[in-house]
Amino acid sequence: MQYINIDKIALTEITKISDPDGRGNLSVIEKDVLPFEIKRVYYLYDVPSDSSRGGHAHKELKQFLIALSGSFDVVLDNGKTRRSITLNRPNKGLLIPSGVWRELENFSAGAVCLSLVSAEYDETDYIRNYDEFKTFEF
Ligand code: T46
Repeated sequence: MQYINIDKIALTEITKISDPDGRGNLSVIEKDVLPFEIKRVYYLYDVPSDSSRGGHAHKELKQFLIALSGSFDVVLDNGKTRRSITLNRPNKGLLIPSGVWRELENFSAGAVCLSLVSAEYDETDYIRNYDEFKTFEF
């Protein structure tokens, strides 16, 4: 297995436009900011604090996660090492490449996880078994 270097996965700043008249902030992701064309958007919400989402890897799909509201942790695992990154700002996102096992946990009340992804939904792109993930040739 070729291990993805998860130490290089870091939060990315999203352009934030603060209103000069105190009307709050606006963030924007324009064409070519992400290293893929956005083919699908979905979001997770009302996730109980003791529940987790994810628990799989993708063979090809890349995605960009944003905590639009509240916070949650993203545990990244390359089959050898694990690390956890907290998302808690709507102007920061996490780009997850293919070949990385992810688990989303510790959702705060009201947390909303927006996911911008590189492909349409395709269950055959998922590896939902950790042992299979560990032996998959990415
Ligand atoms: C990921 C994490 C962060 C669809 O029908 N269409 C969709 O676009 C998606 C994403 C899911 N589904 C169906 C498939 C399952 O029957 O919705 C159900 C729940 O999906 P899943 O168990 O994969 O949900 P999560 O939150 O564990 O994972 C999702 C994404 O699937 C995954 O790519 O990285 O969010």
